[in-house]
Amino acid sequence: MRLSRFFLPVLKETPSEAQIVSHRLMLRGGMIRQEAAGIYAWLPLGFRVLKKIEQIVREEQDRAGAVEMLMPTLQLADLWRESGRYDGYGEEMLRITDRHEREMLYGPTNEEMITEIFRASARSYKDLPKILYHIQWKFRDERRPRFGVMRGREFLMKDAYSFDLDEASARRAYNRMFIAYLNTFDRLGLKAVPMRADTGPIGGDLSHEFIILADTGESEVFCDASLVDMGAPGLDVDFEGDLQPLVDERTALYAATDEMHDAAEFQARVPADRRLSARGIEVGHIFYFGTKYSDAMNAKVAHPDGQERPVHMGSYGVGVSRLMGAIIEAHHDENGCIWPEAVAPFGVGIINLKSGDAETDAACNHAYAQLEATGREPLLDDRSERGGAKFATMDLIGLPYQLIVGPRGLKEGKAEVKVRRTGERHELSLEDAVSRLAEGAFS
Ligand code: 5CA
Repeated sequence: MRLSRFFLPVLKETPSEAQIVSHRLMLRGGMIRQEAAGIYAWLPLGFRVLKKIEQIVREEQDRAGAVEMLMPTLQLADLWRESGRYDGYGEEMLRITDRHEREMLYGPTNEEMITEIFRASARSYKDLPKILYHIQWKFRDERRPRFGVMRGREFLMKDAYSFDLDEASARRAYNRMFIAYLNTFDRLGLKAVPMRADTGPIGGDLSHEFIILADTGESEVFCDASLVDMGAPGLDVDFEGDLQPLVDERTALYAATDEMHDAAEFQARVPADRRLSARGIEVGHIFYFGTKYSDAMNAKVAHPDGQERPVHMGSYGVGVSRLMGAIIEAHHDENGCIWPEAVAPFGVGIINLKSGDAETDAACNHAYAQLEATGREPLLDDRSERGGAKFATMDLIGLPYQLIVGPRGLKEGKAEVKVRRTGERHELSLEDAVSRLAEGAFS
């Protein structure tokens, strides 16, 4: 992509309404624009990151055996009357009526709808187990939308739903999602800690939140510090095998959100030097709620003994749009974002220090074509701005590598590569710079 053609409305001033760094950087870096309280347009740069996050979430759901689909954003109120949640859900639910005066709502979550879809076709134990998911916009009329995409009113969520014959089998589904989540957040460059959590309006008795530690987080959390550096299980995990030991290893140590925290237990179980009380960002939340919805909505299957019984269910959410904020909270410096390579909107930023100079333009175009051909997704700053402004923009938007090309360097046959994360600079010939960037030699 050429910056002259792209749409990157960066802001010079720091927007005063933004209280946390990720919100500030997303606004300043031309990634999002607020259209109403808690409702954002995803501008081209932000949208590229969002799509990459979404794709990683998708790949790990697929790997764990979940099956993708897409449910609508609008739902019938009657469906929610069946589960009994329509009246109880409260003011967070955006309720609307259509031209026939039919009551509808803009979905905050999809337990009811997926249960309705499942019960329409599932008949027997042979139809189980199943995990279905979709990645779809949700609406919650939050009382205090804030911190940009962290607590939005319209936000992108991955929500999966599992259907099993009994509790033991449902726990295996729960474990699959538990492990898939750890791998997902690891691929996104985040250290997520699973914590015992309250089930709130979703219900059920087994639940974990996945928390990224950050001072700007909205949740107060307590855990054994050794959980923070425990690595992810890895992409070679056998999802058909027994995942319980991997889950046990991570749930054996104390970790709880504020609502579930027990100070006495914390003191008793965690040695003083490992007692971590901190703030965190909830990026995922998983629930096992048994037959709560299948009972109310009559979603039954025949067991091998011929008896029909309600299916056991769980639901598993990832805050896809919130993750973008969480990644910035974890990866930035005073000059801007520092994207992990896996989600960077572009792989390499090429800075043309003298746009309009024939030789520099030709060198940049050559580098651009080669990096494009090798799939490095270059962004070429070909605008007629000063070098200083180009450096500042490139740092702000945080691409992992910068290739700096100017007439003075070219005279000596040189270009410069800057590694955004470390600030390291390498001076080398343009050909070497391009081929080393193409093969990922600076990672
Ligand atoms: N149905 C269940 C799981 S599928 C559910 O809705 N769970 S949830 O309420 O915990 O939401 C799942 C995830 O969505 C949360 O962990 C959080 O990362 C994200 N999320 C929730 N509310 C918001 C919001 N207002 N803005 C941005 N992300 C949100």
